[in-house]
Amino acid sequence: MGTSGPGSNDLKTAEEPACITSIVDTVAKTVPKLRTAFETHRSYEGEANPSGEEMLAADVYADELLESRLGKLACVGTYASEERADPVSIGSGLSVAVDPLDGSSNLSSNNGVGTIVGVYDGGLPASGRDLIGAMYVLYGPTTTAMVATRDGVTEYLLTQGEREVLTPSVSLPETGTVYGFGGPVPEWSGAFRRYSMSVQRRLKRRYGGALVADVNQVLSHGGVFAYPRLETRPSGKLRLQFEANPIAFIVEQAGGLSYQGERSVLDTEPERLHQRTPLFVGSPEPLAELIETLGGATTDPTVTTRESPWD
Ligand code: FDP
Ligand code: ZN
Repeated sequence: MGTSGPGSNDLKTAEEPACITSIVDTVAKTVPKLRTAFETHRSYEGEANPSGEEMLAADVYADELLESRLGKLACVGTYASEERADPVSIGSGLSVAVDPLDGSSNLSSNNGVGTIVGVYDGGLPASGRDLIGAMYVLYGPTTTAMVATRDGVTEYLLTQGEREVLTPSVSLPETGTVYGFGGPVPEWSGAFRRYSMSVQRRLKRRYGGALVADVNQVLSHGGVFAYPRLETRPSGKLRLQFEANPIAFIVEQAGGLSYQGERSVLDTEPERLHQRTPLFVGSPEPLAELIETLGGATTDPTVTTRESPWD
């Protein structure tokens, strides 16, 4: 990651289009209320979200709060979230796709959770190539935000609704030191198991069960995060619009690579708002090996070589 320390606001950060600034500032101002809600809204709602997962009261609260705050911004035309079936149309403007509480199953074990926001210049579902910005908030011992625009990635410390630059220009090292792979090993494909064996010889395992927290490890130390397709989840677990695209955008803007079994995640054809995808992101070297091992994929979107499923 970049070298400068906290408070280095004078150093160059990624240029933000005005709407991205309003969205990031709005999320930052909402963070204190969200943090408090994690303490007060820990029970289950008794309802499932559109992906069939049980919702916590905190998921619902975070979604409603973010919809009401982001929906007031003049530049936001559509709000969509993992917690509701359809996008909310607000008017003309950009589309925000939000995972209000990423890694919510970590609340009960008091491990890291996050919030993810993708800002698409287009109607939803949209291509990752329509992203003009993406951010995530990581609620760890401190609260930080990673903000990507087409100009680069900046990490902020969030305190009492304000943001302060921590790392002006986040940049992934060529190889790095950590890996985190989701899903039960017996459900991985043979090709992905072979890749995992190779990675384990060089990198150390860091997996906590929240996408934001696990990807933040990779952005901090370099390495690779993967949630591959599983035997019981042939399309993968993570949601393209709300999770995989924004994370892939942030990682690619930091000089890393993303992959979904055939091509960059950002080149995935958007078909449904809640569609899932395998996700592989990280430093260039471990990602290049992964792409080679999973089937010699290519950046040419017309070529569809893919991970052979269960060899
Ligand atoms: P969660 O179900 O707790 O919301 O969003 C899905 C997600 O968490 C990701 O944050 C995380 O990377 C993944 O699922 C964790 O899945 P496993 O429990 O299978 O590790
Ligand atoms: Zn999530």
